Amino acid sequence: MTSFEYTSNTTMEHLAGRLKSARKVLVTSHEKPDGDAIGSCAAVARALRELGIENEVWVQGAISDSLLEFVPDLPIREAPPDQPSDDHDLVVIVDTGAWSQLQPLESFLRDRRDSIIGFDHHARGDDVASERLIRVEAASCTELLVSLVDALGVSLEAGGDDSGRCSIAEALLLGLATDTGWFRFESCGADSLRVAARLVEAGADKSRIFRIIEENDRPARILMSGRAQQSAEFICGDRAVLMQLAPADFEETTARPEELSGLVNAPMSVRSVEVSVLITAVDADGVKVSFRSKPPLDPGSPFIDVNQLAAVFGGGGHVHAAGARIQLPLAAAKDAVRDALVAALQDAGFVDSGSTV
Ligand SMILES: [Mn+2]
Repeated sequence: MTSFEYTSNTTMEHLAGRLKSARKVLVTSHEKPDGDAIGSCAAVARALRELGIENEVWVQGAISDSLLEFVPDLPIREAPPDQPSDDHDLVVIVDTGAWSQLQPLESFLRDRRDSIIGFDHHARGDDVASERLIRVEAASCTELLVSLVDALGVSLEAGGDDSGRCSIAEALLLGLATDTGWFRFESCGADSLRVAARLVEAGADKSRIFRIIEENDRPARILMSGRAQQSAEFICGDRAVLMQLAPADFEETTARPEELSGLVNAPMSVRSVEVSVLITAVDADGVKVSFRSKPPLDPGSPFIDVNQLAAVFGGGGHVHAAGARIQLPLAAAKDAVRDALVAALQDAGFVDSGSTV
């Protein structure tokens, strides 16, 4: 068996030609669609509509209300329990090419490899689409779809209206802005910024995208943020900070666990802090722990690998963002995490070994 390589096996012009000659197109993306998945689906669907080609967007897993604000018009369908009808002659998969992210539609897609095309910017994927364009240098899938819209001969300015429905340019900027953490991540270089400039020139309103995506919290979140910060315990010469949220905090603020993402990042604004930890009580005898660390200040400077730190507790993630679950009550879990933090800071040379908290 030859090993499969997840790389481009065709050109943008060829894929544009396949789209133009399609009769009815199904557009889909990964489960739990994010801004890039929805932006990519919306851009392809809007470009097809401009060309008068019938299409349907299928998504898998809930879409956030804020993302839905950009696409109030899209006939979004969710699988399961429904499956697409048999009358599509082309399927477009955007922002993924991995079976693990396409499970609700897997049996439908398995039967149709030859009529599936893919556009992606991830380094790994499977043999889902017979023809695919993969550009790992692209900071978002929408960044590479700008070339598809060009190849289709559709204007980036098309597709929007006064009801809030986003234009093609805005859908593309939505994906680029969210996948790059608002142009901060390393993935976002000069090419991505040039694409962003083109999208803004084509009328994409970055302030509107920012407000809808990033300024969309309920009051409960800011109350929980305050409680977490109030609990902050700075240790090891302020190199690390531990925060906690107890069951009472949830009861008193009505916050839900899913609206707390990112709270762990707040103490990163403190100059001395290398690693921030938020311990959230899930129930009486279990907690969820989120770890964040800063990249080294200079190449060669020490840093904390929180993937390793989380692994101490059976968790994992990335070098600078990781998580774990610990089956201990809050206070005991906090003691265990504090000990592991001190050891990690000593190993990295941030504090003298033998020094205490
Ligand atoms: Mn993406």
